[in-house]
Amino acid sequence: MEQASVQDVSTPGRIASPGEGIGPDELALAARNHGLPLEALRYEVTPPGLHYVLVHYDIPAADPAGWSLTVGGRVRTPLTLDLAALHAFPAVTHRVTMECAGNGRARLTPRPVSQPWLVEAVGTADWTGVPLRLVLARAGVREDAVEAVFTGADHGVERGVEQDYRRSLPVAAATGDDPEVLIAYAMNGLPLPPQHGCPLRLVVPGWYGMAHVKWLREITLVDAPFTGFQQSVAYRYRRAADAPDAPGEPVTRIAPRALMVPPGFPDFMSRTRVVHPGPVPLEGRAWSGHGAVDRVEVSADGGRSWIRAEVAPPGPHRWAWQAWSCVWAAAPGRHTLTVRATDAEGSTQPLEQSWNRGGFGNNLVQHVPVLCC
Ligand SMILES: Nc1nc2c(c(=O)[nH]1)N[C@H]1C(S)=C(S)[C@@H](COP(=O)(O)O)O[C@H]1N2
Ligand SMILES: [Mo]
Repeated sequence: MEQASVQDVSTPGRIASPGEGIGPDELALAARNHGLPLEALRYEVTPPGLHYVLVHYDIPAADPAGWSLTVGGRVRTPLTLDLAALHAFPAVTHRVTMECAGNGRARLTPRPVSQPWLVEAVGTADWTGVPLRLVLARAGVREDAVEAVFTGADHGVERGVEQDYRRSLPVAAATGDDPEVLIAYAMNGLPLPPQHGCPLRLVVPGWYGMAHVKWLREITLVDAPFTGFQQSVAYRYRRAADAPDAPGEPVTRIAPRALMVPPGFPDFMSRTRVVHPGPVPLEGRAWSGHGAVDRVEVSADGGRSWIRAEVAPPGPHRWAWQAWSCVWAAAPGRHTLTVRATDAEGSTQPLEQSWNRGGFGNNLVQHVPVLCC
């Protein structure tokens, strides 16, 4: 008899066949990992429970009282820090918009089979904690260190590989102050909730969610680039459909995106919006991990013409989304509203999908079907 292995229950990534609907495995992931209800875009800081959640394996059992974070590898002074030791560092709060790199995946054709986000995998929180650079300075990063590897307390198997959730950052990003990476212990003024990484998580402003390691228990400085699963297998842009093993480009910062609060009221099943003829105020949020959002435009005719929206200036929270608003003159009939953001570097959301095998960074514009009557 052959021996059982984790590969028996954990198969390689795959692309859905033409016409294949969302399957029970994707439904199960979608039921665990919820998005931001789009009407909650109204709030500058996402209210408790409405921030999106993405957990690869299980939320681990975590006892804040017994927790310790170790800092080791290529450092002069290895550290073991409990929560009291971390609280003794200066506390810093950053308002940060976080978005899952897989946001938009389920809108790709063909569909990469994984967590089937549409557009809602985003949220904004006030994260309080210790600047990572201060902890690393205390440990003393050696000259030969090139990356810091962050390990979470959660364990699982993914695409046949058993692992602790683990990601790395280049030393320059880990020790930088713009953006400043945090070891966070509070979210919106309260201890981290279990699903968001209680008691410690990394917050990497401007980077997609996978970098913000939750349930953080270990930081290891290494003298060669980290090649773990979440770094070199997952979270790569592989644009060729026929080359699943190509190295691809690493997924890092957030591409620009604008979302609108769907106007009017919804139909329960189709989610189609209903509005009455006349001026309809539209509002939403826009963000980019490459800097401020400069321009937000809305189209009601599939991109033939665009209304320029008012965009709030970035203000003191450089890594948080910006509010936008405009008024749409709704005429009776069926419409599809589209909104797109352009950031300070001049990158604009695409009107056509840009496909990749993992379904990462799909910032294709939002489409909101509306019936005006
Ligand atoms: N330890 C650990 N950290 C993790 C994850 C995880 O599964 N385990 N998921 C990552 C991903 S893919 C995302 S998008 C964010 C989601 O953070 P949130 O659930 O607080 O919104 O956490 C990241 N950090
Ligand atoms: Mo994610």
